[in-house]
Amino acid sequence: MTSGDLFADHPPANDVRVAVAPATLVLRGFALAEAPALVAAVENVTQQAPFRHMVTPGGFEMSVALTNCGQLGWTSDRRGYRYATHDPLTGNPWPPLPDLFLDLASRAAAETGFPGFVPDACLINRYVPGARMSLHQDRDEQDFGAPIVSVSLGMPATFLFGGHQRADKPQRIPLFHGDVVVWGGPDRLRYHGVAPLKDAPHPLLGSRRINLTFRKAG
Ligand code: MD3
Ligand code: FE
Repeated sequence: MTSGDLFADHPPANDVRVAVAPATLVLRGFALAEAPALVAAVENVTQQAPFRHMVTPGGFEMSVALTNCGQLGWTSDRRGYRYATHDPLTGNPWPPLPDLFLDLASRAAAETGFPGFVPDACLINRYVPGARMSLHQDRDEQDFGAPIVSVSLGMPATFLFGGHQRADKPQRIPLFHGDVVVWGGPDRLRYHGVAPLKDAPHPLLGSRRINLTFRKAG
């Protein structure tokens, strides 16, 4: 069976854990019960630190809008990618990580063999139909020993999970509302991205997908 057969093109049963690589686990529906509270917390963050489209060092505007909460927030501009303590848009510190976020991220990490994960950064990505993220590595963090925890909310997306070379053909992994993925160890520096989003309005979020990415950046 190929991984494509494992993930049919519809939401799978919840409370299923799937290993897609040695240190990458999909926890189907792990955040489903908390999803409305997570969305409310995102709305609270975005009242203080609005979603915005950042520009890459190459001068391209990202199709994904983003914001952050936590001690450190990921930013991009013509000068490069970096983590910053303050929001460049408002000049204020990023809003704090809600306890609900911290608790969810550390429970998901502990479930998958990474006890004691305390993120200091939460990147919040917002996708609308057609938005995508091209293949890249996450390597702006200090400690690649810490895992990354990602939470998908709203419309489904096809996650592209590549190898250690940009040219490695990526696996296509559908991610649904409430899914949590934990990536660590040997998979931490794999190339990854998100295919252009299809429009399939979601009851809670309409034509949007929100992804929370928890990291230990500092
Ligand atoms: C796999 N975001 O913001 S999160 C990103 O759905 C990003 O918005 C995607 O990639 C999104 O940088 C995916 C999941 C993710 C994050 C880091 C990884 C997957 C990863 C690092 C290594 C391998
Ligand atoms: Fe990434």
